[in-house]
This record gives sequence, structure tokens and C-alpha cells, in this order.
Amino acid sequence: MHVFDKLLRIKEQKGAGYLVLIDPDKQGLERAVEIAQKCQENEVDALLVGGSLLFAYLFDELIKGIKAVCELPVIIFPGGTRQISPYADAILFLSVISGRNANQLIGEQVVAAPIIKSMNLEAISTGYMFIESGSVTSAQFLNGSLPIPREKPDMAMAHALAAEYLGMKCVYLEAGSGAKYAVPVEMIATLNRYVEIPMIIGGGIRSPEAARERVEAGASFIVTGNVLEKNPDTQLIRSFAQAVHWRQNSA
Ligand code: 1GP
Repeated sequence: MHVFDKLLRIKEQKGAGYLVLIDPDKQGLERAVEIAQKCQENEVDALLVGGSLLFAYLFDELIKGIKAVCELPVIIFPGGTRQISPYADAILFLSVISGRNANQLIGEQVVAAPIIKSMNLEAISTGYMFIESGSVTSAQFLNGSLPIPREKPDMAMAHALAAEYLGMKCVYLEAGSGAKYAVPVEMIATLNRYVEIPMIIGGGIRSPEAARERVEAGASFIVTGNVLEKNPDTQLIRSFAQAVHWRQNSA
């Protein structure tokens, strides 16, 4: 089964899915493998691997190391074309639709597409949207474009709808890693009324309660990174998963 279909099934069965981001620049191989193992044991649905830059050059090794101990789907969340690996199960094929930087809308994708094909990697077409979150994030800075203002849910909705009509499989609303403020609940609720494709929400989500609020507003998948990098506590991982899996846990 394709990874994207697995994700859809998770959303269907559990109400929403919980994805954990492992950023190779923020921890070494051993620590990443340890977090991956804990995720598998504590109801996480899939792992994202990637980061804004990539100082660490052992991208393949990191993914191989994770795959050796963990059966969860490993999905690349690339900050650029150097972050492609045949050892992953899929890649979010991102286009930064909130920006007007042609290179990140289609340029990098043209470079990456044949490489992805040659690796037989599943590409999940994703409309990637930066949402204002209290300060300039690394991804916004590198993209060189303004994020969508927090208090303009209609603007976010129009972008997400455009992604849907362009045939993208999902949208990813990104407040940025370590963001001061996560994507606003009202914005997610607005998109939920208009957009049918799944919504991935990430950046600045620090508590299971914050995750749950966003799922209740209509998020299909919640991503956390920093919170577990700082404290990979098994109980915390499980609390996030249970907050996100509302359907399973309200049955
Ligand atoms: C995923 O970049 C985020 O979209 C991760 O954000 O590190 O703030 O959880 P945090």
C-alpha cells in the first residue's frame, strides 16, 4: 500500500494522525534512532525526516539507521534537493504556494523529480504554506517571501483551495520549527469548511492540548519536532498521540 493511502486510512480510523519530525541537524544519528524507536512504541503514525538546511551530510545513513529499528513509514520532509534518499518510504513533494518565489514553487521540483523517479520513491504532492507565527522562521527567511498573516484565514483558505484545484494531495500549514505561535485554530477551522484535501499542521505545537484543539478544528495530521527533541519522554509522546487520535480515544 502507498504511504499516502496508509495516512488516509489512519485519518479515517483514528480521526487524525500524529507525525514526528526528526531534523538531522538537531540531533546525531544515535539520538534520532532512539527517538524513532520511542515513537514506534508510543502510537506515533509516521516519521518525517528533514530540515531547513542540512549541515549533517549523512542523510542516507540517518534514514537507514531509523529504518533498521523502526517499522513506521519514514517520509522525507525536504528543505531542499539534497534531502532525497532511496531508503525512505516517501517524500513530501513540496511546493511553497504561499510564496511567489518561482524557484521554490517549481524550480527545485524540476531538479528533484527525475531523481525521485530513479529512486522509485513515492512523491506526495503537497501545497506548503508559511503562516505568520510571531517571528521570521528559517524556512521563511530562506524562501524570501512573506508568510500568510495569522489574522487572514480567508487568504489561507484561498491558497489551500488553489492547491486542491491544482490536484495537490494535501496542504501543509507551517508556522515554522520552534515558532512562537502555532497555526491559529480559527484558520484551520476556516480551511476545514472549504477544503477537502487533508491538512497537515506543524510548528510551535508544544502540548497535547494544543494538538487536540487543532485536530478538533479540522487538522488531519499534527507534526511536532522540537518538543520531543528537547524531551523524548515516552509518556509525552503517548499523550500527544492520544490527543490526536480523537476517534480512537472517544470510542
Ligand atoms: C513541523 O517545523 C515543524 O512543521 C516542527 O515544528 O519543531 O516547532 O514542533 P516544531
